[in-house]
Amino acid sequence: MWAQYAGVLGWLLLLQAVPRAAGAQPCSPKYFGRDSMVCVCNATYCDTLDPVVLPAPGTYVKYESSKAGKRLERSEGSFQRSLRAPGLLLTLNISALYQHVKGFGGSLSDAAALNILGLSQPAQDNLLQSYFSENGIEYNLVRVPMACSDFSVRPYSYDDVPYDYELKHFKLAEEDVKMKIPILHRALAMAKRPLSLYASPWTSPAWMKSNEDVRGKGTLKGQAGDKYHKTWANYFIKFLDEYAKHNLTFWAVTAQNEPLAALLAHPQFPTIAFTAVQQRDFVAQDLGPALAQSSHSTRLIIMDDQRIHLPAWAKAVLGDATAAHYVAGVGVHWYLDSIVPASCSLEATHKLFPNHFLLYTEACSGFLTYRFSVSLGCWERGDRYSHSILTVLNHFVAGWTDWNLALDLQGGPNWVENYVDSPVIVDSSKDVFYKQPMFYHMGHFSKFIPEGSRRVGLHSSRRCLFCQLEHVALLRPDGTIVLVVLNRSAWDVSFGISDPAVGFIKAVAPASSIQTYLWRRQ
Ligand SMILES: *[C@@H]1O[C@H](CO)[C@@H](O)[C@H](O)[C@H]1NC(C)=O
Ligand SMILES: *[C@@H]1O[C@H](CO)[C@@H](O)[C@H](O)[C@H]1NC(C)=O
Ligand SMILES: *[C@@H]1O[C@H](CO)[C@@H](O)[C@H](O)[C@H]1NC(C)=O
Ligand SMILES: CC(=O)N[C@H]1CO[C@H](CO)[C@@H](O)[C@@H]1O
Repeated sequence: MWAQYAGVLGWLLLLQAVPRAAGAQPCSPKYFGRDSMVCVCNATYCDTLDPVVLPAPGTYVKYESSKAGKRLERSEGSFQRSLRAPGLLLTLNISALYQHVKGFGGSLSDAAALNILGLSQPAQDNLLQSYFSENGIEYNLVRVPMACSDFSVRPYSYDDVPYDYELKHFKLAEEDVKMKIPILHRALAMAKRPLSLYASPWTSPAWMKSNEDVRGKGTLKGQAGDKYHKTWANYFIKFLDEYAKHNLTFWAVTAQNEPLAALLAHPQFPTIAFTAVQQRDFVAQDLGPALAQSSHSTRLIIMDDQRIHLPAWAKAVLGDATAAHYVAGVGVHWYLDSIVPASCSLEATHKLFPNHFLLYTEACSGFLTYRFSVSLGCWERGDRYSHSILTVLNHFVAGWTDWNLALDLQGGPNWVENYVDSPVIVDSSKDVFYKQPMFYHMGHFSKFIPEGSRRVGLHSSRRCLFCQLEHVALLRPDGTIVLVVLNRSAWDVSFGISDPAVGFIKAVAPASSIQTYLWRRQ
């Protein structure tokens, strides 16, 4: 008996001790200007990462990317017993526990699906592996537009037969059946972690809208509780039913993509406008009950718009007990972040409604720039992603979702010509895709911070004008600590990390770099 156990134990130890095949493939660099580098992938080559193997107790692993050319480069080091005069010391405090993490990911828009499928099958696999597999950055969130967004090649809804209040003619589009659904199945098959899908509508069918057009600003006809609102709520359920027939279930839906988008967007932009009060009533009377009575255990996310509307939007919706009961969280887009401090929007909302999560549901670079929608290899666009993620994680946000998973060289397709950038740019004419700095910045979080991790206290010994070291620390469900450090400045910064249970790390944050440290506490 004992011998058997010993045998099994030996095997387990052996499995742990044998390092995984060193399969990691380096970046194949291509420069677009001095510091602007992308990693090129094609049908036969793509840079990969090894699955994360945790270090022995007393040691740590570090992953580093930098403007100077590193891309998630792995190294190891040992903790020290003491550290002499580090200028800046980051001290971990795992007694201070904050929000749980939901995850990180991107959006499978029609444009993303078209670009992915525009590659040869082996290149498609390399792209999907890069995002979803253990050899990539292991996204666990995917946002899926319900019918068209502006990142489609045509405006459409799932039921363009006028006044079909029973939704008898509801039908998924070719974009779903031929493109998005097959891609989601491939991603699911590649992912080791569970993937959480969530869906967002841009527009209803034209006949439900005040302007009778899928395009452009309109409101839903009528008011909460009436046949238009009931039908619109049932449309969400139909969408979930139809995807369920393809074996795809959704973790959540958002009530409406950018209900206030009409404030900023192109006049043809597909959207339905809601005020917070209209959303509250729609959730309380129509969408909330429809979801609760359906066979789906799909959660509901409100707002899905800029944080300038917080905490007012949350107060309006979650201040109503009936509506609040149906809502799991608040979705936030990043586009106006620079004009609204995180403390008086995100943190204020968290303090008022601590049982509802905050989740970043959309972000991208290159918006509203007419010449530089896509800026190949731009490091600063990557470090703006990390700056945002670090800031919002430190203000109670549970996760961060990028916009289009892949775009073309122009930053599209987009039928209102609202071109933007993406972490992955596809050049189908050459059957290649480019992994930009934004991709690796996302990876510094998504690969190492699994769902269920919790932010923990991290005290910085110094606050000074010139140390713009940004950082966050999290405790993973497996007991591992993850610490991410970003240096957006132009010179190297020496600092120390202290985990009272383990010791000290002597560290340097090189100019324009991002680092992820991982270690076990026992
Ligand atoms: C794919 O990329 C690899 C590595 O850069 C290169 O050696 C190979 O020639 C490329 N294949 C094609 C078909 O371009
Ligand atoms: C660690 O966090 C706990 C909980 O917030 C706090 O009470 C304690 O003072 C902190 N310890 C240190 C050394 O700052
Ligand atoms: C869904 O899953 C079931 C059970 O695994 C399988 O029999 C069926 O073919 C799947 N359907 C689709 C559309 O993938
Ligand atoms: C985050 C961080 O440490 N930033 C530093 C990056 O390097 C420059 C140059 O030393 C420092 O000024 C920043 O403080």
